[in-house]
Amino acid sequence: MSATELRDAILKHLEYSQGKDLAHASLYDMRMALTLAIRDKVIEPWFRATRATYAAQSKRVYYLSMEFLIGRLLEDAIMNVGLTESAREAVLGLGFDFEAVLNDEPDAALGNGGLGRLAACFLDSMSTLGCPAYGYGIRYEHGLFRQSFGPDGRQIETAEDWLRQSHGWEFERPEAAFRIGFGGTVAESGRSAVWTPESAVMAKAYDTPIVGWQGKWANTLRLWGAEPLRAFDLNAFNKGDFTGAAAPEALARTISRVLYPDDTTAQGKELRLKQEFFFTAASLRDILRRFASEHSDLSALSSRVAIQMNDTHPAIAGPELVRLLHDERGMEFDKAVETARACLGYTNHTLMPEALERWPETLMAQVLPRHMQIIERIDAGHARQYPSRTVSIVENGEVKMGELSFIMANKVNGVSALHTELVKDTVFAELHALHPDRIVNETNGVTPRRWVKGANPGLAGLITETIGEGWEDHLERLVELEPAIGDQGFRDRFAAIKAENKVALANWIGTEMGIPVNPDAMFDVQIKRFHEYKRQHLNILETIALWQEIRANPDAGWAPRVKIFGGKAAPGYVMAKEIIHLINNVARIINADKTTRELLTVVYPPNYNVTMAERLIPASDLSEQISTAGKEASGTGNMKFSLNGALTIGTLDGANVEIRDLVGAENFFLFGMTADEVVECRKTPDHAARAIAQSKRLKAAIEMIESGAFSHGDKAMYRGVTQNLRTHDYFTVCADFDSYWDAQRRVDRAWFQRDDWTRIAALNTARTGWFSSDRTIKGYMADIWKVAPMI
Ligand code: F58
Repeated sequence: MSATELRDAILKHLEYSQGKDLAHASLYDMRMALTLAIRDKVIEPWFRATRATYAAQSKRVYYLSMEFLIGRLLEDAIMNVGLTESAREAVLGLGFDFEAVLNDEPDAALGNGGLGRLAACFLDSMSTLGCPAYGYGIRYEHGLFRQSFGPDGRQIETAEDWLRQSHGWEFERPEAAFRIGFGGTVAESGRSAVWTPESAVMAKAYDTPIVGWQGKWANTLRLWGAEPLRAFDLNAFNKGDFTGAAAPEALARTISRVLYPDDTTAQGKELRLKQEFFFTAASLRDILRRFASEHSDLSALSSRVAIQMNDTHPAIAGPELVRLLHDERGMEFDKAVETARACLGYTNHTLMPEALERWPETLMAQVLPRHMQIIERIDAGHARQYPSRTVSIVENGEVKMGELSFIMANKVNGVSALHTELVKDTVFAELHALHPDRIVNETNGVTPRRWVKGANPGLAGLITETIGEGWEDHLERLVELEPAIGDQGFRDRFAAIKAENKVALANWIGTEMGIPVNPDAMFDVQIKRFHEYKRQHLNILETIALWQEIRANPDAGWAPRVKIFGGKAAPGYVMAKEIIHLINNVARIINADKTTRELLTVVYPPNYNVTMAERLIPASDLSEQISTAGKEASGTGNMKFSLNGALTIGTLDGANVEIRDLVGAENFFLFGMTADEVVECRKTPDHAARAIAQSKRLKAAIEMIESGAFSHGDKAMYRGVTQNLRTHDYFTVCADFDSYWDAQRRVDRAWFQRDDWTRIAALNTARTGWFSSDRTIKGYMADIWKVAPMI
């Protein structure tokens, strides 16, 4: 499609879809018209893929995920259909700034962090590989909250509203709607049971086509919105009860209102369970409907259907599928369990006990009475089959969704090599012993289309110039860059691209935050959700210690640094919010110090999201991956940084281990205890106090916080953080501090060997092509789904 043709298509949509002529078109109109023109280009591969899948009666993958953190879609789609240049020219020709049009699109933030972003990268890779697949999730009216900082530096959350403007990518499917019930009673009827729900909502489908690289294939992301069975109560309305008339609608819509509502209250918890059942049940019905349109023999289900449960959030898929097969379709119970298991896979993303879902048995029985019975029967069946077992799904009045998922899946996977071994040795040790072939590893990956080509066009250009075209969907080819890294010319180009990205980021920070940053300084970046195990407080403690040393010894040859933080804390996570508050106030004090101004700046732009990551990562020199070993399942940001030529300072945790293996130990700033050592360390009750006593820098940094230096003299302001460090310190910040400090000084020294730094940065890019999510998806297809690619 030429620029002129695209221009005409845009004008047509401006007129007939937006109802505007060019003279009166707003930025929004132009963005929508461009979106619709590009969407038209996606329809053809979308139909073709759907028809090919039906014609071949292929097995399909169904990726069930509570979260899809897709970010913006327009730029990515334009790139995938190969129209970037035409679009730029067309939009420019119509008198609009292309970047401004792209920037007008809101981020679809239907996820919290890594888990949701992984699902989005997987959609991209499944389409790129021609893996027939559907993503199934919830069409949240409000995605992840918007973050701002109050004048005092505290996190403030406000509702996000990406759907305030119409969502140009989706197609509403009123015909694809299912009634989803909750509560009620169960009546025995012969060998099965009849569940009569007490209440119900409609799940209505909204489809977004997801086009792969070069537009060869497109899959569907089907998101469910909740609606009332009947629109509203006309009788109540006619009697003047306007609020009461709208009540059923409001109640129903609550289910798809917000992403992960606060579950610290009983109502919140119940809503979350309803959300999980809502989207899982609707998806399963849709899957069985599609299967029935092609086949009649349900015992062949697993040869046509692979359902992946992204974490335990869709774990109710096990019992629900059993119910649909047994209660509703008459399949014998044990066979229904076998059939369901043959279809289901389960991905585990965390070992942290508090993050492994458990539901009170009473709540489960109240919201899903029939499912509770089925869960007990599955549990009993497993116990009969493995009489020696001590684990069970229902224990101490709770339903353990991890155990349920494990028992109902034919494959269970971890998300990095280390994590998978820990899954085997810790959370699922006993189940692993009973089912030794069930756990497999599929190390995470990221899509190079969005995270290299889209986010870092300069680097992408250099790669293409050096190794030719075609690396975008064969990222392992990046190793071909290695010989070029020996050339001074290549290294200069590589360094120049990084420098350009840094200038762009520095300008953005200047405009957005009013903080001047020196683009020649090292950009040292930690962006991710705020959590104690991710240890943003280790980073800020080191920052305080560094500031102190620079002040005491300004001419010691410090590497100038800009410390950049980004990330949100869960609204109810008090400690994480205190760390955010502390970072903002440390930034306020340090940035005001004229004596250290040139050497140290701390910036923390609010509302970190996918779009901000796309801006920060290509401009980063140092990637902070400093979690307590054994706690970060994989990480995916770590991969994005390496691919974009940042060096990593990190622990032996998650996929850091594999990154280090690939880039070479000499090119990675390793510090801290191993996972085993952390476990050992915790056995010494005063490990934190000892570490503080031994480290004058750490001691001084903590004391400085306690002195009120960052809280207008208020000594108690950050007691939550400091007292925790002094006493409990479960995440071993203190025990790792000195090692981290030393690693940071190695970073300083390396920074001054600028050409060598660039060499290592380029090696990071060249050696991390393995982290393409295409490789990950090929692994799932071969090991778990047993699905062949269609292109
Ligand atoms: C993340 N989990 C892991 N959970 O922490 C990270 O190591 C891994 O790389 C990533 O999954 C992908 O495998 C994660 O992001 C969540 O966001 C939870 C979702 C449900 C609510 C609580 C947070």
